Amino acid sequence: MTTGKGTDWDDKFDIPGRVRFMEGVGDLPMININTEWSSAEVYLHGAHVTQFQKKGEEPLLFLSQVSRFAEGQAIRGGIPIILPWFGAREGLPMHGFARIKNWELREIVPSKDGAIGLRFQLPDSPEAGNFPPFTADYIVTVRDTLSLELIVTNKSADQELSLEDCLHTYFTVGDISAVSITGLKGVDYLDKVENFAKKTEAGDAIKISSEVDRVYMDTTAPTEIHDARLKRKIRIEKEGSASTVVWNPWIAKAQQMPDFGNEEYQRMVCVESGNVGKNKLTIGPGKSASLKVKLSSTTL
Ligand code: TA6
Repeated sequence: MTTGKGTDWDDKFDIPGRVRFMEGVGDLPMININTEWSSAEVYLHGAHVTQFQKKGEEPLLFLSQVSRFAEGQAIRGGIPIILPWFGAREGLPMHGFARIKNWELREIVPSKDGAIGLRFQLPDSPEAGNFPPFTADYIVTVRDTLSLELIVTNKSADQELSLEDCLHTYFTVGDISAVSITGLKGVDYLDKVENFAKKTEAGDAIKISSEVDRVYMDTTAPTEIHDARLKRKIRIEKEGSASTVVWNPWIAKAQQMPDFGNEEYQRMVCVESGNVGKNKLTIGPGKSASLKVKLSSTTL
């Protein structure tokens, strides 16, 4: 089997029964992780976590049944890594290039408590040439929770590095009409459905009954997805993130996305943690910025 670099994976990474290297969908290299509490899957393509599921629970992450798994294409669902920009840029890939690059697996760290940690690194690329030199490391830790850390380091000796980052997480819900999202009351947001109109979240809980695409700004608070259908509460805790994005494409947008089923909007919601727009990062020479997200779930 070969990775994006064309080299064979060494068995040294294999941990029988816990870490397994496979050819995933589209024959893309994928790492299957099993712990006593959960299972997970991560593709080298985009260092993309496509699956996390606690034993006895519904999958935590949503993955479209018609997602593409191909070089140069973003996987639809799971946790896309958005870097070094969020949103559209003329003539450039939507949401940056990190999610469509083959990341390199640098390290696997089994913990004494049975958790499995994996560290990936974004290889250099021509597209990165438009930025001061930087490295990006991504640490995924699987236990009864799923923890992610994206560390961007400015390798320049004298230039500031300005960029956006976001973990664009897709969550599985039982029925979007039976979901409420808490933690954003009183937070200002840009409403992308109304041409980025600036608003303030008035409600204790956000309910979704049409397309929602909101960038909440200057918020470091945890959020929760209350799912009455699956009788589950998902908690999203974050550090090093000042923006939270909430997105559901609803019917029309779902129909416009070839890699997303027309009805799949009913079974997903994105609650994304990052630093976008006015919250974009400026990292000094030789400095690093860490974006941490911890996902957990409990039954209601
Ligand atoms: O985070 C919400 C959003 O910016 C939406 O506007 C929509 O574009 C979504 O991301 C998905 O983007 P993608 O490029 O993955 O189709």
